[in-house]
Amino acid sequence: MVLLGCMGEARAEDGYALWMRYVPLEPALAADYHARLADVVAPDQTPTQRAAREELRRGLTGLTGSPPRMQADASQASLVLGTPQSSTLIAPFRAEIASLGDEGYLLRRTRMGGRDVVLVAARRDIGVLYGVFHLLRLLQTGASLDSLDVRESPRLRLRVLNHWDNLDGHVERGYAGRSLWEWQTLPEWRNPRYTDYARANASVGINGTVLNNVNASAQSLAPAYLDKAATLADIFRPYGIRVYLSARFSAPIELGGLDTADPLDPAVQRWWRDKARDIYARIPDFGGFLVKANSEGQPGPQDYGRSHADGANLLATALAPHGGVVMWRAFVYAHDVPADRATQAYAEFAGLDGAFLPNVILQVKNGPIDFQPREPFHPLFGAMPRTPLMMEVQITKEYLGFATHLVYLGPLYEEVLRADTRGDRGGATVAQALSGMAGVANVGADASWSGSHFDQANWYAFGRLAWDPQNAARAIAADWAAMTFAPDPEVVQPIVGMMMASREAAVNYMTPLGLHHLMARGHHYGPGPWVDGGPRADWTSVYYHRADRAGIGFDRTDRGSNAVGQYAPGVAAMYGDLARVPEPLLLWFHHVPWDHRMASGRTLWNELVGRYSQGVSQVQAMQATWDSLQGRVDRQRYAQVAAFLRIQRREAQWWRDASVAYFQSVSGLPLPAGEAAPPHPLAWYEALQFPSAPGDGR
Ligand code: GCW
Repeated sequence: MVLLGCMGEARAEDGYALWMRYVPLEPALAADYHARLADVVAPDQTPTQRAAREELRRGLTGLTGSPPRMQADASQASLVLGTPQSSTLIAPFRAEIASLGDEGYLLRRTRMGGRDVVLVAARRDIGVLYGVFHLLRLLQTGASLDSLDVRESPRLRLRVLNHWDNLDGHVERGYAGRSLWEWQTLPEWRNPRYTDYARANASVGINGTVLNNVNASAQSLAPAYLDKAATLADIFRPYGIRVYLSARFSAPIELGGLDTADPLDPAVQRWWRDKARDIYARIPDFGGFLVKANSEGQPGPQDYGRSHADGANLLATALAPHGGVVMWRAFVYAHDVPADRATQAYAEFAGLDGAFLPNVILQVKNGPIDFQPREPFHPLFGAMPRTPLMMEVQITKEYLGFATHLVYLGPLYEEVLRADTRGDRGGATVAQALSGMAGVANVGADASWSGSHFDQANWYAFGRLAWDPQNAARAIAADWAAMTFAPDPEVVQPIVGMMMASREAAVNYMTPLGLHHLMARGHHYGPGPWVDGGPRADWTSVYYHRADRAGIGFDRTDRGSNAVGQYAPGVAAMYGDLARVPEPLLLWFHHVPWDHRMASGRTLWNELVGRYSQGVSQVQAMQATWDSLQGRVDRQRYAQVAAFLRIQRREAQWWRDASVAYFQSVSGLPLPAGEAAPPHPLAWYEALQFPSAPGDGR
C-alpha cells in the first residue's frame, strides 16, 4: 500500500509489461484478494513450478500491495497450487482433473481442513502455470472469487507464433523494431527479455515458437545456430513453449554439399535424418519444422518433379522417431500458372488429402490470397478431412496499417474461425477443422514489444483464440483493456468500443466491399489501386479489382475463375449468387456494374465512395473516444496512442482520397452529393514513393 503513493495514477508506462502490469488494485478489492489468497502452498521442485510460484508472487504483490506468504505447512493454506504428483493437497482431485489433458487446469474455491481455499490444480506443472495466469487475469479484471469454478483445457493442440526473423535481425513484415533474437550474443548472453517473452506467451497459452523466417536461410540449421536455438529452447521450456525452426528445403545442398535436395534421393533422406538427430541431441523437445516450399521463389520438391506430399513426408520421416512435426505451408502460387491466384493452393493440395504422414500438419492461411483486411475463409478448410490443418493468421499488420493503425484483429480471427465450411449451419466451422493456429508474430525489440500499445492486443487475442476458438473477440478485448489500462468500466467500455469497430474501419478506408490487395507495391505501405505491370500480374492491384468503365470486381463465379467451385455446394451457391453473396465479399466474388443496387439503395459506385469516407469518419470517432480518456490513462501511453491515431486519421484520408481519385478515373462517374473531391489529382498520389518503408521482404 505504501507503494501506491509513489506510483501515482499517471505513472509513465512504456508498455513493456504488456497485460501483466500487476499494478495496485482499488484498495477494498486488493484487501479482499489479499485476505483470501495470501497464504500460498505451492511446490518449487521443477523450473515450471518455480515459474508458477514466481508469477503468483509477482502478481499478488503488485495487485494487492503485499507479498503473499509462501507456506510450507498445508494447514495454513488459502491458495493451493499443484498436480497430484507435486502436492498431497491436490492428490484427492486426481479423478476430477483426469479429463483436463496435459495442459488443462481447474480453478476452484473449496473447503479444505475447515479453511476456505482456492485451488489451482492440474495434471501437469504446465497446467498449473496456465491456471496461475488465469487466476491473475481474474484478479486483474476485478472478478469475484465467490463461486470460482473454472475448468479449462485448450481446444487446439498447436498454438504457435511464427517469427519472420532473419539471422541479421531484420524482421520481414515486422514493424516493431529488430528481431528479439540476439543471434550474435547467443548462446552466452541470455537477455532477460527472452523470459518475459515466454511469460507473455504462456499467459495466453501459446506453446510453440518458430524462431526464423519461412523465407529461410539454411544457416539456421547449422551447428552454431542450433546451439543458439537450444539456449532459447532452454529458456522457454519451463513456460511450456517448444522451439521450431523454418527449414529451407534445399539445405542438403547448401549445408550438406549434396548436389540435390530431391526428396526421393537416399542421400538427401539420410542428410535430413542426421540433421534431425543433431537437433534433438541439443533440443530434446524440439517441436519440428515449418516449411515454405515452391512458393515465391523458395526451393521445394517440385523442383525435382515431386509433390508437396513427397517433400513433407521426407522431413516427417526424419522427425518422427523424435516426436517432431512438419508444418507444411499451403501458401503456394506460381506466376507461370494462369489460374486465378485464389484457386492455386486448393488446386495443388486438395488432391493430396490422405497422402501425408501423420506428423504432417498443413498450415493454411486464413484466406485464399494473403492476409487481406477481409477475405473469405480458405477453401482448403472444408476440403481436407484426412489431413490435420493449422490456420495461419498474421498478427503483424502487413496489410492493415503496420503498427501505427489501431486495428484490433480479434474480429477478423473470429470471423474466419466461425465461418461455416459447408454452408448448412451444421456446425462444420473452420475452427472445427483445426488442430492448431499459427500467428505471424508482431513482436520485436521495440520497448512496447509490438510497435504500438494497441497491437499488443493482437498478440493477446491470437493466444486466447488459439487456446479456445470459441472465445469471443469482444470479451477478449475487455480482458485485455482492463489489464492493459485499468479495470474500470469507464476505461474498458470506450476502449472495447474502439477496438471492436476498428477492423471494419480499416476495411472501409482501404478495401471495402470485398476489394483486396490494393496496397502499394512491395512494401505495401499506403494505397496503390493503380499498381500494374512488373514481373507478375498477381502482384498488381489491377489484377485483383478488375475495374473498368462498366464495373468492378473479380468474377470468381462459374462464369469467371470459378473459385467458388472450391467451396462446398452450400457455400458455393451463396458466394456465387449475386443476390446472396454477403456484401462485404461482393467484389471478391463478382464483377458488378457501377450502377448495381446495394442493400442501402445506393448504387455500387455511391456505396463504394461512401464506404471510403465512412472509414475516415470511423477513425475520427476513435480519436474522439481516445480524447475522452485523457487523464484516465498514463501520460506516456496516452500520448503515443493519440499521436498514432493522428497518423491513422491522415493515412485513412490518404487511402480514401487516392482510391476515390483512381476509381473515379476508371468509372468516369461523378462523386455522390456531399462527397468531397480528393484534394490532389490522381497523378499526385501515384507519384508518392516510400523507398524506406519498414518491414519489406528481403
Ligand atoms: O504476405 C506475404 C508477404 C511475404 C511473405 C509471404 C509468405 C514470408 O508479403 O513477405 O513471406 O506472404 O507468407 O510466405
